[in-house]
Amino acid sequence: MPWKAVNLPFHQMLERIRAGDKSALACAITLVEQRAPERIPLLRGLFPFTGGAQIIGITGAPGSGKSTLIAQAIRAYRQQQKRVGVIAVDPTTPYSGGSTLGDRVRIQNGPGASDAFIRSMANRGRLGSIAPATADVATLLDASGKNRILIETAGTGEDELDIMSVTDVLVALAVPGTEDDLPMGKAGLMEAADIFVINKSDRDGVNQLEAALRESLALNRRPDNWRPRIIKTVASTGEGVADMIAAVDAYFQFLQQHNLALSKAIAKWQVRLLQMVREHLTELLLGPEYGPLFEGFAVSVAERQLDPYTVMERLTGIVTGGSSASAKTKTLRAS
Ligand SMILES: Nc1nc2c(ncn2[C@@H]2O[C@H](COP(=O)(O)OP(=O)(O)OP(=O)(O)O)[C@@H](O)[C@H]2O)c(=O)[nH]1
Ligand SMILES: [Mg+2]
Repeated sequence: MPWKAVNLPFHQMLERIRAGDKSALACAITLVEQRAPERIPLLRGLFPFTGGAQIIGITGAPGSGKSTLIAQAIRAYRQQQKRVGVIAVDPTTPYSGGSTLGDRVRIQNGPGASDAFIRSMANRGRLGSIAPATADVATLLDASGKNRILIETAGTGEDELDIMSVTDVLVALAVPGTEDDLPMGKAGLMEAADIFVINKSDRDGVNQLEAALRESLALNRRPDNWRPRIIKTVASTGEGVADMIAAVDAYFQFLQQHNLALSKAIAKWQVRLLQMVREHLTELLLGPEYGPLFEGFAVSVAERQLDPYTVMERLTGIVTGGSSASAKTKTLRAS
């Protein structure tokens, strides 16, 4: 199958992505964002070449300094010869052309910078959820040889909580002296974050915030016994960013030392598989093959000819049964 935008046969497309070819990668990301059916064979073919990247979620209130911190993290990782990919989910100001946020943050495209691949995800698509596409873009970046993948999200809304659950490590930003300085307002974030970053620690109120964070962390013991680190940064100058990166590495070492990597991966794949199945069923039910049948059932329930519970079971049986919608409809009518 030739891949339109790059005009390549399938196996060459795979090879190009694995080699980190930017235009092949961009083309694949577009397919993934559009939820095109061709994405599935592509992702399947690339899956064996993934698993080597740390997928790092960076979350925090709008304006807390996530993009600035990521720009600094790219520099720090580059010094370690790491290959970095960045995915910004629903950015208030999209990253573009290697720069982000206009004049506020600029990720320089100088020598050595060209290996950082930055992509904004703002297209929610037909089905509304951005989480599966984000996870798939991370898969593409992983297969292309990136070994540090940073996902920026403001953490608002259910989708974004879904995204957080598929990262390997979650970094939550808090800012001193702001109304929502503690990320506790967000459902479950105090429990979910593995590392807390007090950014803008050039401001007043750092000690109070740190004390409040410690107090609230002391209240919840994690099942894995990891003690979330609290790191102070000034993202605008880069201060503390090396500490943040070291804390991320320390977390991965901790998982290795305590044999927790596999159980974490299992938990992550449970969430991810559920997302994938949910999305696949939705695509089938709204797609050309099953769409009319689905609509017909909705009519039957609305007219109270069928109960919705029976319909739910039948629809699930039909779309998972493998045969075509028309054959299934016939069987159903005959029964
Ligand atoms: N004083 C100070 N300002 C900072 C620091 N880090 C970031 N800023 C500033 O805070 C503002 C917001 O930073 P961003 O990096 O855009 O924040 P963000 O969290 O990515 O924002 P959204 O993507 O809009 O949610 C910018 O003007 C930064 O220069 C810091 O450590 N200290
Ligand atoms: Mg930002």
